[in-house]
Amino acid sequence: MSRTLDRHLSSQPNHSGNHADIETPNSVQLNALRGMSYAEGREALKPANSLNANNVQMHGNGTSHEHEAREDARVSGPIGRIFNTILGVEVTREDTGLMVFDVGQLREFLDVTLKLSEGEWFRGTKLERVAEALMGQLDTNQDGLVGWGEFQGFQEEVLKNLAPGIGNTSTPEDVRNAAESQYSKLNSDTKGSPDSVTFSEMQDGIGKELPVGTKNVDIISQLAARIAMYAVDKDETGKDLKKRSVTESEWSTAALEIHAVGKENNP
Ligand SMILES: [Ca+2]
Ligand SMILES: [Ca+2]
Repeated sequence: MSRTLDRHLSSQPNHSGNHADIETPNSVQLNALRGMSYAEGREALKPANSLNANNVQMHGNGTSHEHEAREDARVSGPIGRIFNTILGVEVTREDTGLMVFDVGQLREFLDVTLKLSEGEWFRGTKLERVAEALMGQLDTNQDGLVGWGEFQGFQEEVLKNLAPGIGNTSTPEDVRNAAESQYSKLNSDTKGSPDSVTFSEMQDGIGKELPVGTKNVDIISQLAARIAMYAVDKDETGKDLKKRSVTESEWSTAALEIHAVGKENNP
């Protein structure tokens, strides 16, 4: 997630709506967070959005959303719950494979659910930049909407943080080994209990993996850590994400679930 997001935060959509070449990341470093006018203009033209079921959008028949949905796709696992949360529907639903969300719904998720900007230097329009950047990463066919098919890329990025090196051909045993190894690496024992990986251990670990010279390491690693904590932690759901921690069992279970759902959706 982190590297890809950095590339997107580091590039920007041009005025025709296409994204700048993501292979030249430093062309406009983090304009997404800096007060550029593109997002503001876009935002001004866009109707307000909020996380409620009335905003749920569906793919129509015969449209060109082939990368976004498969009719038989089952939405499940930790990333399926995130997808449903962004849509604003019951998290346990498995029949939302044809639904899509837009950047407004994504921003609501970052703001309200992940509380990304709480107590931070960035708020309001800055948060909008992060949502735009993440949307740019997710919306591979650039139609302004993200469906379960496109969300598979996100699933892979989260899995990379939990169990590096794992792909669709990996066995559950491979996933468990990679997850346990990554967990031990992040569990520095210097913060919190030796039996858990805290939010800051998670964020530090993700930040260290970012390429040298990455700008805005704090926000990128914090976003990735908030997403990972939200996806993985199951027993402290009433608490602030930054105060939660993850046991090895929670970590491995989430990695195995995410891997299994990824395999099911990309057979
Ligand atoms: Ca799309
Ligand atoms: Ca926990």
